[in-house]
Amino acid sequence: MSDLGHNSANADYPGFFLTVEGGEGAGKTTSIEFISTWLKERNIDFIQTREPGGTPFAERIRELLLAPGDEKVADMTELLLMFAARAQHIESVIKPALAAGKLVLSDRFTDASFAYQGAGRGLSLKALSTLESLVQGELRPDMTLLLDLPVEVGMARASGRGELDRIEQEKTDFFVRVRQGYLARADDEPQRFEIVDASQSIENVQVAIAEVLGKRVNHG
Ligand code: T5A
Repeated sequence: MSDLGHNSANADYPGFFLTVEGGEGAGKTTSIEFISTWLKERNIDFIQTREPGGTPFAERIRELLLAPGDEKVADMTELLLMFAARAQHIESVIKPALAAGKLVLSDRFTDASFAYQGAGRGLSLKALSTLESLVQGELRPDMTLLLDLPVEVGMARASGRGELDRIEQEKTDFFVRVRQGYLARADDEPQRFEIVDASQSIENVQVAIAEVLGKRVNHG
């Protein structure tokens, strides 16, 4: 496959690592379907995956993480399980696909840990950076699409989906911190992030996504 425009820091992995992030109800699922069609139309070889999860074992960790239950899950337990699932996902799925020159489209990655466990739960960002290096080495996304929208709008959309998982049951101020956490990450790494205003209509969000993909992913 020809060069998709990957980051030279991921020198061992010639594919392109594209992650999609956002708070609750930001429309990640809807946008990922759109991105997947965009890639297919351009004959770009890609895999679609998600976090937490993406392998059978990591999906079992996901179930543990999201199931509501009576026992309070300690913040550090939540963080370490996110990274345990990620370690499995990276070794079994992400690295092999990138090494084969494929584009990896992941619904969430480590920015979610910085936003939810860091900004949301208040865990140390330094500890998070240490885990990031330990688990990922040099591997970082080539591009991160952040679907940003006011928390009330996202929560209103998400509330139409039925039963809430353990993390979705958090209060509004938690999600306000999550949003701020994502925006702070984007501010720190403007070369990696593309922020799209996800409060627009689905059609307008898709126009904006197509524009950034056209700019960032080599497809000709
Ligand atoms: N998590 C994850 C961490 O805490 N740390 C980590 O390190 C990681 C990796 C699971 C949870 O895990 C946490 C974060 C999460 O709480 P998830 O499965 O990605 O992560 O969970 P959700 O955020 O709940 O993702 P969803 O896929 O369920 O929601 P989406 O994709 O954001 O929303 P979507 O596309 O389903 O849209 C919601 C509704 O809005 C409508 C859609 O039709 C749908 O009904 N919609 C729009 N309506 C109007 N205008 C638009 N532009 C719209 N776009 C979508």
